[in-house]
Amino acid sequence: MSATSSEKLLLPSMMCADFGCLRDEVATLEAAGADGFHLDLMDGNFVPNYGMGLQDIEWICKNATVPCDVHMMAADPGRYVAKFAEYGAKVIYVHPEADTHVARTLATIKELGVKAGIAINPGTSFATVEDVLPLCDYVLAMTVSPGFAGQKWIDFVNPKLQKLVDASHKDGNNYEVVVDGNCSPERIAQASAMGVKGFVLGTAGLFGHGPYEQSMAALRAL
Ligand code: S6P
Ligand code: MG
Repeated sequence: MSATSSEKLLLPSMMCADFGCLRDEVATLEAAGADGFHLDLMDGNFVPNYGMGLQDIEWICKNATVPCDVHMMAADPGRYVAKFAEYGAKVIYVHPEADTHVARTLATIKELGVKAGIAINPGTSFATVEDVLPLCDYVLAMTVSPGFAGQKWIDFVNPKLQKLVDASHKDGNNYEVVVDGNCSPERIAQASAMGVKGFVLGTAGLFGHGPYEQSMAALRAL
């Protein structure tokens, strides 16, 4: 990711982009200051939706000039991590709820030379992931139940978010916290004050709000 340590990471969620002009969307978002692209894979099994096929993810990974992260909302994600490494993904997120052997999958991601990330559903506790946090470079805290854009932020996640931030650089941990779901300007300001580093930008903060350059500058300034 390209932002310096003190800056927030602004990560457009490309499932919200206009696929009719994907090349332009990528170029315009990069020119607007995107620090990376967030690419959602949905398998119609782990989540009740389909999204972003392998060819979409491959094309964006290979054509973007900023780093790409792949958020695997898929059952048994370990089967596909080598493919995303080959595409050039910089971060791969897997859900512990979808993987019987998540520690093995996180280790495999790192062996492939990719940053390892764990994505945590709203209903998954800090204690459930605590033991594998030292294996993670990033933690994707879901503030909505994954599968769809345009949902409401689930407030009961906030104490866990603070716990994840507090634990991020101690006791063998060295990860950054990224929030996914309803990242509106207000929520970004609040979470940023809590110490959250990265924000996945969908319909709440970026898409459908006018020129990307203006929205990104306003979010950066929060
Ligand atoms: C789906 C996915 C997300 C969405 C993003 C949409 O759950 O993991 O990355 O694309 O949350 O953002 P918004 O602002 O529409 O909630
Ligand atoms: Mg996502």
